[in-house]
Amino acid sequence: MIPRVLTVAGSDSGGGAGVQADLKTMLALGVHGMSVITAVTAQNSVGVQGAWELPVEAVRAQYRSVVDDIGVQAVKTGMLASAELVEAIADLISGTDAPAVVDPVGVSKHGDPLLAASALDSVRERLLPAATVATPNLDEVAQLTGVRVESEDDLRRAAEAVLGFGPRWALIKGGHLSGEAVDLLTDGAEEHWLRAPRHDNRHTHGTGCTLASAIASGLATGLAVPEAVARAKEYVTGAIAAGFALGAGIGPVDHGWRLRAPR
Ligand code: PXL
Repeated sequence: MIPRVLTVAGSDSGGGAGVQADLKTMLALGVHGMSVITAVTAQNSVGVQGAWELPVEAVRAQYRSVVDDIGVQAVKTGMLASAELVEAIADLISGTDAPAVVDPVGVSKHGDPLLAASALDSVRERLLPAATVATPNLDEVAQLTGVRVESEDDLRRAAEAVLGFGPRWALIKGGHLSGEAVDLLTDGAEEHWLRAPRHDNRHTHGTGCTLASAIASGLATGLAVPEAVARAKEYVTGAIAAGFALGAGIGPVDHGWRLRAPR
């Protein structure tokens, strides 16, 4: 049967990030994508114009509908908006026998808040311990652990601090550093340094969502974490290289880059 992957995340009306990015990634990588929507954003290439979270009951009901009938081989979480939703999702994924990729989304590409400040403790104490892989960027590392990464040498300290909250693996995304795009994946014993050329392209909306969903897709097909992450990094690097202009601001990565001839 086709591997089934569930995203628990917010809707991006512009189609570049959030649930829309997740489902496109899953299609491109050959798995069946499903969604539990936590919040709806009114959003485009210039920013987030509004955000509305769903009631916890509506989120829990979507999750149970999918998991209890269809089943999942991996779960990915993204924008969770509030402490109440973070805690509900942490409980749900803890009770599901499938790997969980937790993207601890804090703010959008434009700096608009997608998580309440009051939810940070719940992310640290409830959500991260339930993660198979946590995928913070450097801003999220600083927000969650207080560790400020200014060079590649700081990535190891960042990973240790994130692992301190209990995920099996931490993937620290160093993409905001200058030079090569370098990420560190570690479980505290093994270290995998992932390097990719930096593409000179401002159209990078949806990068984090896409990477986390690609990892979940790999895990659902039975890949081990290091292999799933390495392949996901290749996919997102190609998607960034092919990112395109849309609207007046930052355009999306191209989820379909492998499906068409180079432009
Ligand atoms: O990339 C983080 C993210 C997650 N979820 C939603 C988003 C964004 C960024 O814009 O819009 C819904």
